[in-house]
Amino acid sequence: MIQRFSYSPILSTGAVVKDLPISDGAPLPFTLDGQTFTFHMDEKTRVYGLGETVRGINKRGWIYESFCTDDPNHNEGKRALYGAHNFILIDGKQKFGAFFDTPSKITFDLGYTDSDILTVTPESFALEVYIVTADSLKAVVREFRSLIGKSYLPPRWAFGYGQSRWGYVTEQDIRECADRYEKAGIPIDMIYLDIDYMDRFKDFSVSPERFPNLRKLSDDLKSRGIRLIPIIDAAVKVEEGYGVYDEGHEKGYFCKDENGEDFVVGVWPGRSVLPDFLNPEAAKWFGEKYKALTDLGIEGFWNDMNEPALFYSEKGLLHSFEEIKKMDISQLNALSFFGARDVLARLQNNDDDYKSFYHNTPSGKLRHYDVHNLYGAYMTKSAHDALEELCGEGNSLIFSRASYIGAHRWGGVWTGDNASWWGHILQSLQQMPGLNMCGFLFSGSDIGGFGSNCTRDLLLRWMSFALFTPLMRNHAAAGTRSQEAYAFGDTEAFRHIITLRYRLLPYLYDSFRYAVENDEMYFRPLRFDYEDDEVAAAVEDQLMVGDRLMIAPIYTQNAEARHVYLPEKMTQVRMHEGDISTEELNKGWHYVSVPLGDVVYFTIQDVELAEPVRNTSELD
Ligand code: MIG
Repeated sequence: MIQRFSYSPILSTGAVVKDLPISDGAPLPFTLDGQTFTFHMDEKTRVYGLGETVRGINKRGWIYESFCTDDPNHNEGKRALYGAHNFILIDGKQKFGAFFDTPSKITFDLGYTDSDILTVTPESFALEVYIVTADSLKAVVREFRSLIGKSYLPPRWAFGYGQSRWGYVTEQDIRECADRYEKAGIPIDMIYLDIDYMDRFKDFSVSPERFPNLRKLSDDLKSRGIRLIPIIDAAVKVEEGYGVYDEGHEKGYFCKDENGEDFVVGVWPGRSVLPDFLNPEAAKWFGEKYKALTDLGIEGFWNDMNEPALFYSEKGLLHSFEEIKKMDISQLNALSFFGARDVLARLQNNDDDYKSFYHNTPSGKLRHYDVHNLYGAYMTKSAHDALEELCGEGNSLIFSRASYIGAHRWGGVWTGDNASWWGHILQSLQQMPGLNMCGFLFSGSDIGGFGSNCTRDLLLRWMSFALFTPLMRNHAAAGTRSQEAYAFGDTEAFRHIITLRYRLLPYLYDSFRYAVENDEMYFRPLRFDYEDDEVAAAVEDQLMVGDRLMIAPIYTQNAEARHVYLPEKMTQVRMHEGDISTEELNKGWHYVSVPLGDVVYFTIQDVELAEPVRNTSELD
């Protein structure tokens, strides 16, 4: 059952697809005091949900803030990452889900300030609250998902393996990547293009010097079964004579300042403006621009910087320079020195900037800050709607960095700028079920880590987990050490792991489709499948994948084995140097040896493996 409570919403966020009547007089499971919703938890209550956030699968104990943020330092102290996924699932004496549908900032204190008290406080009281009840955790999620609509289903080739790197700057770099994968006999379906393929970071342009013939490059690679997946950034370079800018400017499709002038920000292309994705006409117009690339044979994209990330605004920069001018260097002391440093540091993703520009929405002119969390979602919708037309229904791939619930119908998400740290393998595993609850099924992390330098053992362990994630992409930041599957000398171990991904792909893809069609989760905490098992409830580093499989990856440096909990009798499947062996194990704890390069997973019923292939074009 779903009940709807409405508190002066300023627009429809688009998250919900069911038209429910407002529940007059129904009791809220929260007490409402001012703008704060409060729920008392007993000792055993667990709290799931919140999508892409830090820390455990059970989120109790920390405080989270939904405010889409470009922050590349994902550590446990953070309250917000790139997504705003305002669904929590309370698992106590009462079991229910609560979705706080609001386009701006909202804080979830899940037993942080007071360990027994859960509070939810939207910054502005423009919201609708949906309370979802059902008789099991899985059923609550199913019911919630029926409220927000079917998840995005990408084409099957998008489930292949992809290689990315911010730092492939020429066509030659891309060809070399494809050749080295082929030479090593490692399957691959996609190579990604980061911002360097563009002409001076202009969306929908291609550098004539570095990628003189993208059509030919795309065709050559596609004949080998490899697709090129370029990036598109949210902001558009201000440059007269650049069609995208000229048209958008003339038609009034960019976000405006309080005086109705285009609001100018600084990001990769320098002076830039922000397409107004909350204006359906502007969104449609931007989406049509993808044609410049689909005309060259491109069928997939990743959308970046759409929180939106702002390095600075012109307004903020002017203000900072004035502050700095006022400073007397001879008078600097430690405190004023740090103050001076922060004058510039504060420019990035500054709330004052988010409060200084406006959208032209179907509900009228709205300040960006008040609808901030919708920006990335509506960029995804813009691309999705256009690509369905340009490439045909279900034939294209789109995923985004920023998101809000609702965008799960239009595309996937990747989890942004993680690092080559062991802790981020576990972080990524723990993000998956939360994302799935909120409808985001097509997701994955940057394998090997984005920032920092990767090592061979880290990459092997990361891949051994990520071969189960729908989006399987190795990606790294500019300036970091190479981390392709061929970058560490010996390629055999990588070949075996990635080959296993393809051998499992029919099961993984079918499980994914099933989850889409039935509003199920593809990844589930053990708790969700074994509600009567108190031991399973506390397992935070294993996941159910589809109906028949469980994973328990290694995520610590130097570990050669780990404890695995089996909530029922299962078959342990081991891949060792490409060979598969099995062993029956009883319910309970096991200490399982997993030497580097082996992959071990567990099945409840037989999961058939396909024959090895070079890429998805060779699968039946
Ligand atoms: O400010 O395009 O998360 O995947 O490689 C950094 C360069 C911009 C952030 C994305 C990352 C991408 C990078 N981008």
